[in-house]
Amino acid sequence: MSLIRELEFKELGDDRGNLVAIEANKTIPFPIKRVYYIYGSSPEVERGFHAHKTLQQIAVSVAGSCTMLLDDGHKKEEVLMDSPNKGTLIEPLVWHEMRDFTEDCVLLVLASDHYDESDYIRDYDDFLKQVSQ
Ligand code: T46
Repeated sequence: MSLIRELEFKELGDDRGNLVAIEANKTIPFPIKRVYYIYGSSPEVERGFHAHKTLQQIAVSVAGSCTMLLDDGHKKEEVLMDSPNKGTLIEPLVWHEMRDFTEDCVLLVLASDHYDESDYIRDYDDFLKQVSQ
């Protein structure tokens, strides 16, 4: 089974432009407790390099594009995020890395919980130990 789970959001467009609405527990499968966004990352920048213990997230490139690598400890897959109407699910215990940011990339992330550094696994060997338990 693929690690990549993309959600397609309905585009409510008309001649004035587009609008996408994302509703917790409806459009996306969890309640949203936090929203953050990443912007101003240059093409040579690499971010992420961690997994979360329990956090569920959806990432949407609302402008520009970037690539996300997802790794469950057994396989690695990459997804190009280049559409404001598509979200990529980042499940708990999935190591993720983001790269190839275009200068105009704005990566919006919807998260199921508040920020908690103790939810991060930032060491790859620790991650492999946790997923093999
Ligand atoms: C993730 C990927 C997709 C906060 O204080 N509050 C927050 O809500 C967040 C997300 C971060 N921070 C602080 C922690 C660091 O001092 O902001 C700084 C940058 O965070 P970090 O180095 O973790 O950024 P990324 O881009 O490597 O990872 C982020 C999220 O942290 C992470 O949860 O899954 O984006």
